[in-house]
Amino acid sequence: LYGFRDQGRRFVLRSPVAMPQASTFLWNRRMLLQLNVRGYATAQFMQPEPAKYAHAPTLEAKTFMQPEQPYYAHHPGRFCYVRDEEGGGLFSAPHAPVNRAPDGFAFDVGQGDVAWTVRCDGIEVELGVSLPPDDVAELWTLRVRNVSGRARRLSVYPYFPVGYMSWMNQSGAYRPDLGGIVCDSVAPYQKVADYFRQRDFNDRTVLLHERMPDAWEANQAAFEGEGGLHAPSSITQHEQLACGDALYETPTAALQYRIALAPDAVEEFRFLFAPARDDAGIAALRERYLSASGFADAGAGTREYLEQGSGCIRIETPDPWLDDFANHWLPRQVYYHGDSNRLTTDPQTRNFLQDHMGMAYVRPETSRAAFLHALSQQEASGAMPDGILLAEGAELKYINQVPHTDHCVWLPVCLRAYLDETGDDALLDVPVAGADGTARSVAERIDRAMQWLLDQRDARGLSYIAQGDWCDPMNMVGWKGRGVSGWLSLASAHALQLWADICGRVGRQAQARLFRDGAAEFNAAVNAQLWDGDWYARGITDEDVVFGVRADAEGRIYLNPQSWAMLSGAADEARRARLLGAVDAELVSPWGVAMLGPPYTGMREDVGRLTQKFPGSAENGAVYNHAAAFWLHALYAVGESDRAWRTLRAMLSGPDAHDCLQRDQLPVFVPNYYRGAWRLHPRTAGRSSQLFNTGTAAWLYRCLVESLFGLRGDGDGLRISPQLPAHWPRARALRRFRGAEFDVLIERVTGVDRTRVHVDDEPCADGRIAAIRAGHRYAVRVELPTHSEVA
Ligand code: CEZ
Repeated sequence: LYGFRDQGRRFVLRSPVAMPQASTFLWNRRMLLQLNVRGYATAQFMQPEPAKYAHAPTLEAKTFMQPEQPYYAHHPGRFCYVRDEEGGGLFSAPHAPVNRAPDGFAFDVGQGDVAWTVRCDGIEVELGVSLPPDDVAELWTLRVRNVSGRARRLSVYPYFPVGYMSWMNQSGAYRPDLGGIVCDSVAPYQKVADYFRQRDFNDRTVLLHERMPDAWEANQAAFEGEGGLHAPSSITQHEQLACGDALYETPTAALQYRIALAPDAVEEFRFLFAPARDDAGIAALRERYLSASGFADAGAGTREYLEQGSGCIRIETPDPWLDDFANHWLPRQVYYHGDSNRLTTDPQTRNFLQDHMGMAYVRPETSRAAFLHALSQQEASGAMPDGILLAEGAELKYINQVPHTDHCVWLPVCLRAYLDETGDDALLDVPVAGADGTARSVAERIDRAMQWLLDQRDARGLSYIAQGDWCDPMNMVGWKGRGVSGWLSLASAHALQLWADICGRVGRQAQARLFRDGAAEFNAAVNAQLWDGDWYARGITDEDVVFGVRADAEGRIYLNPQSWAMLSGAADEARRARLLGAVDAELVSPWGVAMLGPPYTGMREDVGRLTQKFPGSAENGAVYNHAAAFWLHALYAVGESDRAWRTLRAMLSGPDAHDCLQRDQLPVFVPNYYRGAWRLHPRTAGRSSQLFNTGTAAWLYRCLVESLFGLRGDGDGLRISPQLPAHWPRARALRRFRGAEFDVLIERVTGVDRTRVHVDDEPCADGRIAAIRAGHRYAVRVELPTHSEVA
């Protein structure tokens, strides 16, 4: 039914119905294309805000990317109808809109391209797409092959719906001079100022062909007729499309080719689908891409682009499915986040910093620039803004207009990963002019961010939450100005400690002491106010109600405070044992560890809109992978390697069928959540959000490299301390680090009582390889105690 191929570089799903929401995505720095197994597509490009060129059939709201987007018959997609001119039989590739059960089907997902192969009635259709490395355009190849053993006459109809473009002005027509259908529109607006902002928008959508069609249709209603999308009248009732246009009518882009195919004959077509501004731009796109060599050059460019994001480790473990994911797909997702910034002009500050934490393992110079850029927007008070503006004229939108209090925390947390990976302590001395224009070094800026966290405490010594911390929709715990966050207090403690350690290492002893003391105060305050007997509470509301405690029927336990109490050291050994047991009992599900439990089933006005989300979705008790990744990181920090392994593996679907089908998730990206509420709603538990924007990717990659394989940078060296799950007898990793290569073989050996490391055949007593030599290939052998000896 499915599996990796091409040494893990591609994944194939052989049914259009077994995992009907399964999806993947392609991107370049200017655009994004999400594709679903059945042919539905969501494309966005930057001008400079995210915009669409294929729309829903009705007026669409502008919003950030949502989980579990519904698909419906008229959802934008890329399709090709095929009609037998003799028998009249009809099907469509990939699957929608006709939805006919195919004789053969493959959704073949690559890193830089996606292809479908669909066989019906002895005709095989291959539909493939890739993006050029730096233009906004989709490059589509269509191949139609006669595998029926007899001569055939067919009509094939590439159909790329354009949808409802604008209530002010929209139209569509075939343009023989440009070679395709050109749909025109004016992006609607009312304010004069918007005219000047939108004047140069790419308000056209074009479907260009290489080969002249026999007929076309640019009018959506005329294309569908009475038959609708499943059996468009223009196809079933007429020999030829009517070559119509759309005049303030919903436009579309449908072409018709009438072909005769001898047995085994193949016909090949190329198309380009893109937004455009004017005729000259359209002609340039055609000139540049619309040929075999144009497509080939774009493909080579894209491969080169993706090469730069291949990550810093190759692994070989007893779990080949994990290997393929970790070697090819996870670094790709990390790279996507770090290089496209999720296609927004104002990423949330915490997302921006964590995405670039991940980028430290992929292309660290990009992370470095990102950290400096983020700090250049630090406020005079030391606070970090809710979002980081990336483009001239960009504004804080959506959630970034709601005050959150956690952004400073991510500076040392993410910087620590970057410094470990690169050894670039010089970054700390770089001067950065902040929002008020004053120049201060990176280190001084982080001092001020840490001081801001210390200042934002109430009389109990806990962090104010305002309208949210890491958890966006926890907006009513502290909106009146009193409520505090247990998680943020613990996260602040951890951040202060990390920063104190870095300060200590670079000779800033006074700061190190100050921040270490601050961390201890946070930990003490949390232990005094928020320990509930078996776990830590989530916070205290404006009305002084402690929540996330045993006494709560819903939202009794939250994962984040437990994770960060282990990271910050607030939890001593006894408390750690209790909270580990509590998380196992209350939050560990067959689909991974849930973010809170039990999910809320109704509004709690002193917690906020999080409690109004559907039980088990998103922050209301899903297996929210970003939170699960913090838990993972914390488990490794305290050496809980088997619990960690179970947490890690649950983020990745498969390989068994029950798991894949229930999750509906391909192992080509980690989604932001899997549905929770496995007791309340077992039917939907495990279902993927299909949302590939998530801080999980960066954390998962970090945990894999630094903890599971234990290959973490440390000053001028590399520290080696793998935490393999007990049932793995051996594993291997090829790690790229500071210009050197480390071929690491890890084995469990009988009679060994603790981790032993050999480097180039010499014992390495402290497990740390110092003074790395760039260009050298190190042979590292790690011996671990066997399972029984661990036990
Ligand atoms: O967005 C993410 C944020 O991008 O939610 C995380 C947060 O840490 C990330 O920065 C946890 O709250 O506003 C909403 O309700 C949204 O649902 C967001 O919370 C959420 C996702 O877009 C949806 O899963």
